[in-house]
Amino acid sequence: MSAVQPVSGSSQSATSQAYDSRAYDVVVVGAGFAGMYMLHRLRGLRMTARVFEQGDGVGGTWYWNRYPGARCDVESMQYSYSFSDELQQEWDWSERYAPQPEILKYANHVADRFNLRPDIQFHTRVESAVFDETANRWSVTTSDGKAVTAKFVVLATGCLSNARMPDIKGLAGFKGQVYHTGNWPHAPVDFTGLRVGVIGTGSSAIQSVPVIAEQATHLTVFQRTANFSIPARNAPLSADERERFRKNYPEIRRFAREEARNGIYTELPDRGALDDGDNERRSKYEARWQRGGLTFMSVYNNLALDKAANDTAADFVRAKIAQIVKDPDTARLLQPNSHPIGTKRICIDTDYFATFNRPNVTLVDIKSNPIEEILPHGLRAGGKDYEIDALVLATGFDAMTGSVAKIEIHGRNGQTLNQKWAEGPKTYLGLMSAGFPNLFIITGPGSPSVLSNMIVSIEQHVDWIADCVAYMRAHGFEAMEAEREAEDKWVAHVNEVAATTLYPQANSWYMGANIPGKPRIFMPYIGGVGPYRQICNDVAAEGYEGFAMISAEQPRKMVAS
Ligand code: NA7
Repeated sequence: MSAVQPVSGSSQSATSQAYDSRAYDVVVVGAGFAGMYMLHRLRGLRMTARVFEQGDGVGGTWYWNRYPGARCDVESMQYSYSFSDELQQEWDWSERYAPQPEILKYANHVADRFNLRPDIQFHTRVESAVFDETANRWSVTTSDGKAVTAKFVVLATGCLSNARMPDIKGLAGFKGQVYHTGNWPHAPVDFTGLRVGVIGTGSSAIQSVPVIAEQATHLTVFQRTANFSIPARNAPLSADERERFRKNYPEIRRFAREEARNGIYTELPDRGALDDGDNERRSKYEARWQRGGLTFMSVYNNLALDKAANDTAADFVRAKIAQIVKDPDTARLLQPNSHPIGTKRICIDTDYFATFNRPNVTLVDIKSNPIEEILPHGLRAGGKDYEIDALVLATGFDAMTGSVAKIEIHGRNGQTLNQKWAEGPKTYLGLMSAGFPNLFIITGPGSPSVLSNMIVSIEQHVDWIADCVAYMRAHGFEAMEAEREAEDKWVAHVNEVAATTLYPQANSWYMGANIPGKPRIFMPYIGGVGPYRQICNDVAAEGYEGFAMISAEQPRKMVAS
């Protein structure tokens, strides 16, 4: 596709069997939902692409997160690709929220259906990417000791794929098995006959605790921060329900992209929580509680903005917890009080709170009684020892930036992305970072990403990037780079919008608050997927306003550094 390309994919078949050059138009890092669709679009543009994937299979987060009870928290009919009508018409989701094995099966189906595997190199980590300013090409080294070059690099590394091991004294000396929910073994794990400890009470714990409790002799849950959770009301999907979706997909997908703030098709609220009286409000919350799922937060339009409004929803959920959990002390501990509802990602569950009524389940408050150390056969917290045979770390991820930070990325003047992001990620539109030409990030910090139905945001970014590289090819541009000024303005805008909401009040992974020493910055863009898409489209329509385009004749249009 370019003058500097030793081998161009433009006149060749776009499968790896057709060429064996180590020079590509595009290197894609990661074969999750983002990387797979990116490859598919690049094939359509007849560009040569190589996808490097650390795992032995496709699926990204759904490849790694195999813990018991793992499911998506967005309904499957919506948490699925929309780019191929045949695909969305032919795939049968079995349940309202598909379990992880089914989502992984879907990912594999997509890989086979679109014959993606020949261009994916599995079991290979990208170690570094270094930009050659003379050639306008990236040199990419991989864990197999090899190197390739590419005009573009696309980071499809995922927002929640860098499992975080907590730094707890004695962990290495624990004699039983230790599992991390984000990096679960492929072989089934059976906790029958074991005393199990779970550290963490985020979404992964909330999904896995009820399942582990069914097997374990005893389960001790170590909770630092209580979390809000809404019943999932998961159930099998009937053929009729699937059909209703399939018939209405054009409108459902349009709405999710353009109108829903979070990329999920549901009713949009037209009033605030304080506009209704107590009874009316309670009955609306009750109806959503009975319906189940993430849309609980869409009852009113000001729950993320107004603390008094938010308190009404939080109080409702706290009252539900008190009703479900029989022991009042345990119920009180499970009631979240340290953050407004929704400012940490709200969880959805199947019988999470009721699980604490089981005689074999204990909740330990490690906020008041912090973990002191892990012992060879247990855990000491608040001066008390808990005997444990197996330990489950449901301690989350170095979210949004963790997987990018693991790659040594050198842009202009040898600057690394980690140096540039030392005080927090800086991007223009969450898509590119100034000083790193031709390096795209899918659902990067500064874009709606984790605040949305990820597949909606992934498809939007992939389409934007594909259109952008096609535009560059058509106009003979060699490189493209975010301009510093546009980036600064965008970063300021992302922060300004976040500051109008209650989100920054929580110590969430959105803020980087779960990683000691990580800069405290609200990373995703909270302006909504519809407005954000419009901004990205407008930027493209204006000839990629805010991005410097560099042509072959003008090899270094300088971007202020
Ligand atoms: P989360 O939501 O980050 O939850 C991690 C949990 O682990 C949370 O309760 C943390 O408490 C707790 N944690 C983390 N480190 C420690 C240490 N060192 N000691 C005790 N407790 C700790 O991760 P998940 O995997 O559950 O979910 C991630 C996302 O995946 C989720 O939001 C969905 O989008 C899907 P804290 O709250 O920090 O006090």
